[in-house]
Amino acid sequence: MRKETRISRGRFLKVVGAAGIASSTLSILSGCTVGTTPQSSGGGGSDEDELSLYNWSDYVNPKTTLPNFEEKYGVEVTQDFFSDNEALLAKLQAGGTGYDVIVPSDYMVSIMRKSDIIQKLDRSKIPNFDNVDDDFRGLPYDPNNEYSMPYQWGTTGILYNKKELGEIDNSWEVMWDPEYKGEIAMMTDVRETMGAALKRLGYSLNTTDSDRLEEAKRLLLEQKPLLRGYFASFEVRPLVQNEDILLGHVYSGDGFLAIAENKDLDYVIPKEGGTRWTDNMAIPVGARHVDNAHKFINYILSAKAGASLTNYTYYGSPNEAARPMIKDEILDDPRIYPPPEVFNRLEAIEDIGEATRQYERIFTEVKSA
Ligand code: SPD
Repeated sequence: MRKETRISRGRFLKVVGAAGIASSTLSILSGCTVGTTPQSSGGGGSDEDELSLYNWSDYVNPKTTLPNFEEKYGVEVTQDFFSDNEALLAKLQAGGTGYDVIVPSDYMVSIMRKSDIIQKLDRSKIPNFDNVDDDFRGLPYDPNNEYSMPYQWGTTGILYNKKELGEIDNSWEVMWDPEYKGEIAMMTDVRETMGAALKRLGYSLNTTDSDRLEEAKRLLLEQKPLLRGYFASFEVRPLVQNEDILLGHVYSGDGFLAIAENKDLDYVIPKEGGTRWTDNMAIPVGARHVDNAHKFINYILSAKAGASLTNYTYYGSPNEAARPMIKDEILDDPRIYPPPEVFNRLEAIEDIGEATRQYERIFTEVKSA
């Protein structure tokens, strides 16, 4: 069933359907540059009937999330995609995007608040905030949920070919194993890949210590000759899924989408720890359809929409009210909802202020070495 909506590597179904009228166009994504300027449907609907969503790929249930919203509110949704938080930030900083709802992760909400990129929400229009689990309210990047509402959460780990490798030791070390030269892919996501190296060294992935960051750089330089390359997570997935490579660094849901298609794969969270992240909905300053953006955020926080999202994406839901409708096989899967002893080894990526530049400089130097 998933195959019908999932197109070959690098291509995604772009959902553009007026209320009750399903139509679709292909958005062709190449390399790591993801996202285009939102287009109007030209279908005669008034400007007020539109919503432009800038999202991660594979992050809606194609059968329900956008079609049900469009039908319920008579609003046409256009969805474009970005590959990581830094690409999202760059796009918004360039200005004039016309996006109404964006989906930044935790630390990026903090950066966007400080840079006046996102606007305050009108909480009176989001009564479904009541459905949000206490664990996902008032997180440090937005302590009063003035600017953001949680969308989904997940982990980052290793998708691997179990048929070829057997059960692997769940350690980042496998991503540095010379035996798998050319069979490994890491993410282009700076905080995730620097984070993997820092965790392998036993450090916090939010460290601002220059010596530790230089050690991480040396480790990444040591790994580079072993890599097939650096890719966005959505590009790593098909490489492992189609058995082009054996090991890929992925966001958990991308791992489970691959496993759903290829039962010879598995996903592990390394024992040294890694990231757990929360993605959030926010409205950029300059959004053209602020009212529709609030409607969309409130709709996603409904129990039904929240459950339907997780039942497709395999990411955790911050929506307490959605829980009874989430499949047991997802709620009971320790790879998706890790037990406390695993969860407690994970860290959320934080806004580390000025040190962000150091991470970016180092990662750029590694990639261009
Ligand atoms: N396929 C959806 C991916 C969403 C990933 N968000 C991850 C943020 C990690 N820092």
